[in-house]
Amino acid sequence: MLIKSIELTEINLPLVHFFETSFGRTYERRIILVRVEDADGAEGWGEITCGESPGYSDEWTDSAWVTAEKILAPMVAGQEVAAAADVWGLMKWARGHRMAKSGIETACWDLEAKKLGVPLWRHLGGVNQVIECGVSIGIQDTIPQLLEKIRVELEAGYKRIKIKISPSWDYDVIKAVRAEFGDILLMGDANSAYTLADIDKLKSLDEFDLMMLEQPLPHDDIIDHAKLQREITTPVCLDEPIKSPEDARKAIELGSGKIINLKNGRVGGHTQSKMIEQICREAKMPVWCGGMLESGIGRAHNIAISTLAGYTMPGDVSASKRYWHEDIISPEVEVSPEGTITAPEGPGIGFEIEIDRIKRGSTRSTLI
Ligand code: OSB
Ligand code: MG
Repeated sequence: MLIKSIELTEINLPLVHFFETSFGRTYERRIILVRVEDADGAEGWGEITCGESPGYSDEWTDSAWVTAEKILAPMVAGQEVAAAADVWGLMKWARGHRMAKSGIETACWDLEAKKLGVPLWRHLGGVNQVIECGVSIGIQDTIPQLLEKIRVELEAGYKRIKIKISPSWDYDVIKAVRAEFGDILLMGDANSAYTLADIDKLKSLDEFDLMMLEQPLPHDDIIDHAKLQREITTPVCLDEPIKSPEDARKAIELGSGKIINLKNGRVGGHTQSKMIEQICREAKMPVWCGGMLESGIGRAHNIAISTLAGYTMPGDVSASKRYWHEDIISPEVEVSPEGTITAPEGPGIGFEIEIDRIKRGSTRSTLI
């Protein structure tokens, strides 16, 4: 496969509802889309999933743009690759910047699956065409507002509810959710808002029987998480610090947590996700697919990778309409009343790209 060119396009997409985490609020996404084209004119699409500011990761829209344009895309454009799985290796020399790499790498996987005429999820080695979905609900202004949001999602059929927590939005909030909804599958995601000094507070959350507590401690830590996991009964789920297969192996060895939230962007694309999925599956460590408020393109890639055998828990992959008035793919991602998504049968990501909508929302583009 000769990767002839790589086109980057930034689009602005306003969220249906703001999304608040312990590091801030997002009202509107600035998303970089990647279109790769081969010598026959076939195309593949990917998405760079970083945020608009370096709050979750050190990558953000403007840094990813310049890195993809000046460094990464030139490493791939014009190259002949035997397989999409080899694209990671072309960019390996550059350290970090995994979300930018993932946008390019996943686009090449879509291209390859389209050329083979097979659905991406099968091409990745997926086995479960029907995946289970959860939702991630941001910090709200009031507890009644949160309860209302949870009610809507449960009625829509979602299998588990994740709420964002922080030191000013934790114990009383979770208590109110349990009081209202009983023993639903519930978890909290702190996005690194605590330190080991907060251990008593974190221990107190054990009484709520949460499915897991995601990333309570600093974003780059796997040592203190191991100490914490020994002190609490709630399973710790790691998100931010697991950027590579090696990170996953070390976290498993240290006992830093019992579950991994695996995000394509954070780890650098499908090939890296597949490696981590295998390591975790062999170690009997459950993984699930996280989200980064993706447009339909990143969402479609998340659906495909979620079909692998090791993704044994409901992910944060949910319906387009929870995020967008109008998604940039057709059909939009829909969730069944049973809270599942069925990976599509069409070739590649299996959704049509709405190019006119992308052009309408585009603020810049460049061809490498
Ligand atoms: O920590 O999982 C996270 C969104 C942006 C950045 C980090 C996270 C999230 C989410 C939202 O939890 C998941 C989604 O609905 O896409
Ligand atoms: Mg998280």
